[in-house]
Amino acid sequence: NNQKYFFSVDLGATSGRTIIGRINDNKFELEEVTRFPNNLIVQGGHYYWDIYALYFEIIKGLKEVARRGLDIVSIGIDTWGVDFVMIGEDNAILRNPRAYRDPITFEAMDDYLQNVVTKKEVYDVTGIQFMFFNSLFQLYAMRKENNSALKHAKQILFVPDALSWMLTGEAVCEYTIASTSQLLDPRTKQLDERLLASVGLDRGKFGKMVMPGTRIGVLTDEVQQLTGLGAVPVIAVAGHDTGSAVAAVPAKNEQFAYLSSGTWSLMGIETKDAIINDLSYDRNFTNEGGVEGTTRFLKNICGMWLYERCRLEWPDEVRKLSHPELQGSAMQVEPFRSIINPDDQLFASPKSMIGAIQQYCRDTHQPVPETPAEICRCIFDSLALRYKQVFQWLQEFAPFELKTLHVIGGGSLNKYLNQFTANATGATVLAGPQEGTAIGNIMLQAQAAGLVNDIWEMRRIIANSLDLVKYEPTDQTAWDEAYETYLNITNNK
Ligand code: LFR
Repeated sequence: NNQKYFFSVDLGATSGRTIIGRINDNKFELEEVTRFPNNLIVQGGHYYWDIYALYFEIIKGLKEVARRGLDIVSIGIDTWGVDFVMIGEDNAILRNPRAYRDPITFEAMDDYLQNVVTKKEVYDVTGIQFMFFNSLFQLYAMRKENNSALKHAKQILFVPDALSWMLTGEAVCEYTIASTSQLLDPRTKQLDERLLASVGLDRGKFGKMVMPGTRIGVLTDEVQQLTGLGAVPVIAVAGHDTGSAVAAVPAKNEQFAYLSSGTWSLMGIETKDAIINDLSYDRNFTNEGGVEGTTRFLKNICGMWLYERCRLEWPDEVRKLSHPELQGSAMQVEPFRSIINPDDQLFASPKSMIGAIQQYCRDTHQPVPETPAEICRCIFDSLALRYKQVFQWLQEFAPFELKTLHVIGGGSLNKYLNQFTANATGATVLAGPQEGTAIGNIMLQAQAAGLVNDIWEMRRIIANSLDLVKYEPTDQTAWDEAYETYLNITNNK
């Protein structure tokens, strides 16, 4: 089996990659094949993803492994959550899918919850945190605008399932990605008929519900010709990137907390059953579907999005700095000078992120950060303080003491933020793997191929293959004081 690879496609809101991996002697090896931007496209007042460009990039990655003569056991695709593709009667895609930051849904959530189904009822059924862009509210907004694609949709597929359909011709509704829609009941593990009906849909519009590890189909003749590969199977992994990432947390037992750090920072625990009660409702925690029937009990925190968007606005001489250089420059300026609530609505989809951060500081009577170093410092200080708040909330739910926090994903490379996170939360931070999502994706394929038995074996192999970087808390008094300031500025929201 040694020369056989699993091919993973991992698409995030800012970039995508194709990665091959294999398992050898209880260790895994990874190799990045291609990396490409995922462009947020703005046109006619709406935000879109280019689904054809993403498909094209997958084909390119597959072509490359075919060219190298690598033996591919299977393919798995994971992406960000909530967004979906609509397919018409003629089996063609009905225009590019909306991107979840499309301002069209800014008001739709409140409108829906006031006029269609109450907030409490939606939460009781789904256990999903309220975010304005959840598929439920996107669909509602589309109905209201008389969206022609939705009107003519024969089928609705979440993004990873849509890409798998483009490769195989088979339509499924993978459980972990479906759970992000706020249309799924974690108890029945099915889409909820009443919520579907509230946006004029029925179960028939969606593919067959499948669990991670299910074989979807094999590459179509068309894709075989395009790539030069044979009839390689496509596996439904945890189609939701966070689901694949959490499966790859190199924890030793159930008692761990994680922070999956990328465009978003997802902080939570893994539980057996969904936690749906008044407190989880008040704190707006989510229960996303995981592998092997687990639940990802977590909260979304605005993460590197703040940094990534600012970076796009800075001039070339700043953008050409490496991440460690730019992040390091932030360590040269005064700490805690300006603090923001990363989850303020102001930062969800601003025209200018720098402008939004400055606006927030002005409105809260704080010094206004100007230089890239000052702005980065403001972002990293504030993120760590927000992490502390969410970590404390998480502790109220966790049936065990939170002592270590596993930071995984691209953001785990930010050593300054890792140290801040340890300082702020008081927990030991274990950083890595950086490519958690792709590793989880590959491990789930390996499981489908019978190479590993369960999630704990996956985690053992991952831990065995990596050197985690450890950060112990320091400087805690300063962080406790800063936290008081943070609570005042943000009104403890
Ligand atoms: C992370 C992520 C989050 C989801 C957000 C939007 O990439 O998948 O889990 O809440 O993107 O879909």
